[in-house]
Amino acid sequence: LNIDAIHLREINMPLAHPFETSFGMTTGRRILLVELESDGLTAWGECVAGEHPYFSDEMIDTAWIITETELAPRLLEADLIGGGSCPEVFKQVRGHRMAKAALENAVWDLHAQVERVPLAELLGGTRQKIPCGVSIGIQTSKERLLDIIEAELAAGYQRIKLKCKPGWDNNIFEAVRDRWPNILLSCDANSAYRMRDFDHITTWENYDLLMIEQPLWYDDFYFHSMLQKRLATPICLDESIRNRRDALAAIDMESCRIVNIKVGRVGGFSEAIAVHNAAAERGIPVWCGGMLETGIGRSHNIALSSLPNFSLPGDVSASSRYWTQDIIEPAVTVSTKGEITVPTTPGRGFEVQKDRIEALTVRRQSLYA
Ligand code: OSB
Ligand code: MG
Repeated sequence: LNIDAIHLREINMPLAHPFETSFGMTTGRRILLVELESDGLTAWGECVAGEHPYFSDEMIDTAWIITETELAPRLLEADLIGGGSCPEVFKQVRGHRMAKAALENAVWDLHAQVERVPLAELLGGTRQKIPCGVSIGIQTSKERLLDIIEAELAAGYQRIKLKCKPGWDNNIFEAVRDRWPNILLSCDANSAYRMRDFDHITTWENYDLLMIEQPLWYDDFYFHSMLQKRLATPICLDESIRNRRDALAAIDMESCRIVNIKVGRVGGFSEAIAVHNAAAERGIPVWCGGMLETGIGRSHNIALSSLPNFSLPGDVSASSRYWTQDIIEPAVTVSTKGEITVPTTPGRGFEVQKDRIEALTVRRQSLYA
């Protein structure tokens, strides 16, 4: 594969509903998209870096400059066999995994088109349908939260994940369990707790949570392992897991019993597959996380989720939960059984709506071989 041109663009999209986590509130997204041109084909990648460096140390502006000055020039010069060639091409650049992932995933997207196979198949996927859950942000009231959960369960979603933080935890877990004693329920603290909270977190054992996601520091394994030893409820790590080695360390020291895989967080599909395989070999289930993606990132998450060890419902959900109008056609929809059907057509399986993207673009830059 040879890349003839790389187009970077920033699109601005308002979220259909604000999304609040322990690290902040998001009302609209600034998203870096990369578009590859190769022999008349067009492929896409979405960078999941946020508007601020709050989830991780990357943000859209750092991803933009690293892509423009370091990554894209290397990719334009490279001889690529497929997306799997990218880690080697980018290896001199340390970190900036979300920036690398956008380009690498676009190369996989291109390769699937060239080979005329579904992206899911190229990645090694085996599932025809993926089980879906929802991540529900911090709300202004408990009543509002319960109404949202009721609607998501009625839509068919298989698992409810509650964003939590000190002051928005036991009170909501209690209310949700009172009303729905048997649903799959988990929580995600996005690093809002500290060692002084260990006894407090231990009280969550009463709520029969499927898992507790990233309760402590975003870069920690050791203290999560101390906490996990005190809990029957599995800890799931998100922020901490940057690559396969991190997954091995976390599993071996029992910092977690479940791993959330976000393809952007680990630097692209190659590393995401490596994390998936490492976890599978050790009997640790994984699921696919989300980063408020547009349909481009969403379609890539669907393809990844078709790998066999994605056995728990993920955070990949319908486009309409985030966007009044997505930038792909058709939009991602979820069945009443809470499943997304993995496309069987070549490539990502969703058409990118270029005219809509043009209308949303606020910044652009093109690089040529
Ligand atoms: O921690 O999983 C997270 C969104 C932005 C940043 C971090 C997280 C999330 C979510 C949303 O939980 C998942 C989704 O895209 O539906
Ligand atoms: Mg998370």
